[in-house]
Amino acid sequence: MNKADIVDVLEDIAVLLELKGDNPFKIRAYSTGARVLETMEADLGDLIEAGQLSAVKGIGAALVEKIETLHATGELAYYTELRGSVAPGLIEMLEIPGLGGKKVKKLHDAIGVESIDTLKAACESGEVEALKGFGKKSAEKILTGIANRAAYAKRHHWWTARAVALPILEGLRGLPQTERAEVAGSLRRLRETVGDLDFIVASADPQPVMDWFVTQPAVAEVTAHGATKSSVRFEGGLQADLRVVPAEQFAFALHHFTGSKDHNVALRQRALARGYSLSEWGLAKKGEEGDLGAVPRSEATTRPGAERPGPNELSAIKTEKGLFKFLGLAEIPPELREGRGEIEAAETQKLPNLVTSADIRGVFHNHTIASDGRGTIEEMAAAAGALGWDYLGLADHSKASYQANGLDDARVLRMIESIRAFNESGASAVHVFSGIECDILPDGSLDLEESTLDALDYAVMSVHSSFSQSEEEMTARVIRAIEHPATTMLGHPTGRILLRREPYKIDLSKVIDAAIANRVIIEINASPRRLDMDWRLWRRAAERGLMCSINPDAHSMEGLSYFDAGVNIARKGWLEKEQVLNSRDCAGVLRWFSQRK
Ligand code: DGT
Ligand code: CA
Ligand code: CA
Ligand code: ZN
Repeated sequence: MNKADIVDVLEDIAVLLELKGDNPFKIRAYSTGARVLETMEADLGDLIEAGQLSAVKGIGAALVEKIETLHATGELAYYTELRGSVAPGLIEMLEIPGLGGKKVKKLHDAIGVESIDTLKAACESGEVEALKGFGKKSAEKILTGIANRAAYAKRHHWWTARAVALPILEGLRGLPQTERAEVAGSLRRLRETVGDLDFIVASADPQPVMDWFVTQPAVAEVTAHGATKSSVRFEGGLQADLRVVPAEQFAFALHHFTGSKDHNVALRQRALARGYSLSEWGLAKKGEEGDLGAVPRSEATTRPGAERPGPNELSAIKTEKGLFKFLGLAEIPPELREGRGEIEAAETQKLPNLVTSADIRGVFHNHTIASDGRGTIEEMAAAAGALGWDYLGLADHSKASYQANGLDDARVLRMIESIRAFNESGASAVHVFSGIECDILPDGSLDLEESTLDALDYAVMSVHSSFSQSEEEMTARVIRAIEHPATTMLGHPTGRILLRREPYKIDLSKVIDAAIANRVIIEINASPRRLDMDWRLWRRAAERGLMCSINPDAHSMEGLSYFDAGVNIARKGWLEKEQVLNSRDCAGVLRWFSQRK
């Protein structure tokens, strides 16, 4: 078992012990151990081999053996028994935001709550708010949490969904019966979360394709197994549909199941206005056979009809591009198919020239071991070099984020020195910019001295506390930070965690206005769990002059690769290369920074 998974187990143990009301010192030993392990620089395998794990400060004797067992075998009897000794309903309750082990225990002991359903009833009957330490607000918060949990449970992060989809897609493409295969739906449209996967295969021999699909090892349940359509549920809960169509229908099926529904409706209207009905099966001349859906292709080609498109005209449509062209449109990239003006733009040749991953020359907003990251300056720069970048911006937390080991002024100044020395050593072709992710304090003031901020190349300002301020307070707080001359970028502007935590209340249109007026960049936080600021807001904001930076918020070398998820969101937001700071070269970036100062 790798380190990150062991950290999760230790954290789980701490929560379970809390739930059982175990000794607080014991509980702390596990949570401390998890934190120490998580931020430890040395390689865990090396340490264990050298028998040095017990020498690490913060990892107590009781933990050493358990970590070693987990590392060697991936299992731990103690953990399995502990989990088994707690009612599953209680473990489920831990998934509700704001409910930890202690609170769940209290709810269980005081009013006998044993499952999410009984908890919901107890909140509604007023039992929970009457409990000491809970109150009306927390009862309401729990109810919201339960409602969100039900909605969230149905969707998955795009990043996770892609990881499930890719091997299946590869497998489908590798089958001898497959002519073409794609994954359509929200995954192809690069939505931030995905409800289910939609595979489309072109084949004249569907049965073996179906049989292969439903027998994959990752499939946990087969919910339908038909002649041309099957549905499965993978481990982890993600569901998938597979449709097999004849090759001549492929472009139409792919387009239809890519969606979105709004886009399809608009495109169908356009087809109708031109005298055709468009469906997943094909195009048919309106008012004749084949109009409502299935195009009897053979008939369509033999029947006479003055206005009917000639056989060559329709059968020549083999790609989505051909379909769009037939309707007088430029090819619309899937990520723009959201029914937000893409058809009008495609008609007038005004589709954007979307930014691509290859345009990215470096990234800002990344953490190192100085705060809560896992890599050193050297390691992070080497990883950036491996991605082909010219530069890397390091922006560790500031001191108000104490849980992330944020830097105080003195440590920031030392970090600047280390980065300067690193750049001057000539050891790396990647230039490192010294930045900070500075906390915006509840009143909108900044967490570091002016002189410290001035010594940095750039500063990302972020909210990490007092999330429950009113919309007015939060908006004023963030705008005050934007107006500060040391501010280069605003980090994750709504604080949302997809499928887990709602955005805090904030008037983003005012924030965007302030950012434009003050030449402050807003980031697309590319962490697949954030993707904040939301794609829906970018097109208009960028047209009005807002500059974007695609920031992976990496906490490790691997985390840098999240920039791709951010590029997706930039593309969904209609952004072009010029609107993204980190498509500029080093000199271009420096020019922006200096103009802002
Ligand atoms: P998801 O799965 O909730 O993340 O979102 P999608 O967009 O993948 O939706 P899904 O899987 O229900 O359907 C895939 C596509 O099929 C959808 O984007 C558009 C098309 N589609 C499905 N149902 C309808 C419908 O009732 N009308 C139209 N026009 N298109 C539909
Ligand atoms: Ca879908
Ligand atoms: Ca579907
Ligand atoms: Zn942050």
